[in-house]
Amino acid sequence: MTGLIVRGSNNIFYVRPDTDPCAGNEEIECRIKGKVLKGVEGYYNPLAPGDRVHIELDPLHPGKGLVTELVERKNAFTRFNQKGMAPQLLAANVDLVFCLTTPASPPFRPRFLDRVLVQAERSQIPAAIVVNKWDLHDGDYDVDERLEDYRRIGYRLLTVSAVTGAGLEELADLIKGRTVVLVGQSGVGKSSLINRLAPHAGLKVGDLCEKYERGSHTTTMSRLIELGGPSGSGRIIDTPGVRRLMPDGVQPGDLALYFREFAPLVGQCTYGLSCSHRIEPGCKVMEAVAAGVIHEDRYESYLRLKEELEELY
Ligand SMILES: Nc1nc2c(ncn2[C@@H]2O[C@H](COP(=O)(O)OP(=O)(O)O)[C@@H](O)[C@H]2O)c(=O)[nH]1
Ligand SMILES: [Mg+2]
Ligand SMILES: [Zn+2]
Repeated sequence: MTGLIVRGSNNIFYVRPDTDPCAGNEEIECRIKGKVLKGVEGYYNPLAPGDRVHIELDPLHPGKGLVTELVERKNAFTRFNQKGMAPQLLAANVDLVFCLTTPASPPFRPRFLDRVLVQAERSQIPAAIVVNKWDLHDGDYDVDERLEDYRRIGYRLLTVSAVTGAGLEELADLIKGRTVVLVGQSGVGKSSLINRLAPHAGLKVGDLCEKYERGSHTTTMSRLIELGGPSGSGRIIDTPGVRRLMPDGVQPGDLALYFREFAPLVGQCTYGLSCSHRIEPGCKVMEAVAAGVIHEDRYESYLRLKEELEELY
């Protein structure tokens, strides 16, 4: 029988079967048969929410079973786990990435946002920027100006509030019929938003437990929540414990390709594809920054991330 991975940790995965044997909303607790699964080599964790798997039920233990096979995934949203020095799966078979951010409390963090966007571009998964806590937005010019630039370079941007409910209809519309992964730093309101969209989820809000999860690498797995009800369906994958995101599979020399407004300029510099876009004369990227076609702040993100990637490789 087949099913969907909804959460897990420490090699125990919870699978929602496609055909429910007990006609409830049951999740089967599964281990991997034979410890190693084909097709998941090289990853820090073998499975992520959104993965589809074949399972075998344990005849002696109701509610338990074994994962026997992974159904080939369409894509994966990953990050580079620096502790494990391996790519870590955050979600699989994703249609859309929501990069969740705030105008204040915690402060707007374009560096983090840009890393998530780079990862989405690398994974070839469409991304939208969701600015939560819009009720706290006090017309800060810098935030508005930065957000407007993301729109200008072609990202869909939604402003919402999990407290007032503003913008949530548009958000739910985007999720309808899709699997969406929610990525954002601790405290931006991931759990609050999911609770508004799926009251049955009952996620803890502003909980200290995330602080404990930071130190441990075993409890950092995401969780899939099904949005049912009259407003339509869809799935959200919550990703806890992503404090810093180091993109996976991005060579420093290729980084500019994943900044979408830089990408058309790649290869056009005097030094061609070997241009680092840092000091070279005749660099089209630097010219675009000087001309205001590339936002200085995006360029700053590029420089910092490039430096970190160079240390990594
Ligand atoms: N003012 C305001 N506070 C919010 C909003 N969404 C969440 N919060 C608060 O922000 C804190 C962190 O929320 P939580 O959902 O736990 O964030 P998470 O760490 O991303 O899951 C809690 O105290 C929430 O009540 C919002 O839209 N507006
Ligand atoms: Mg949370
Ligand atoms: Zn250049």
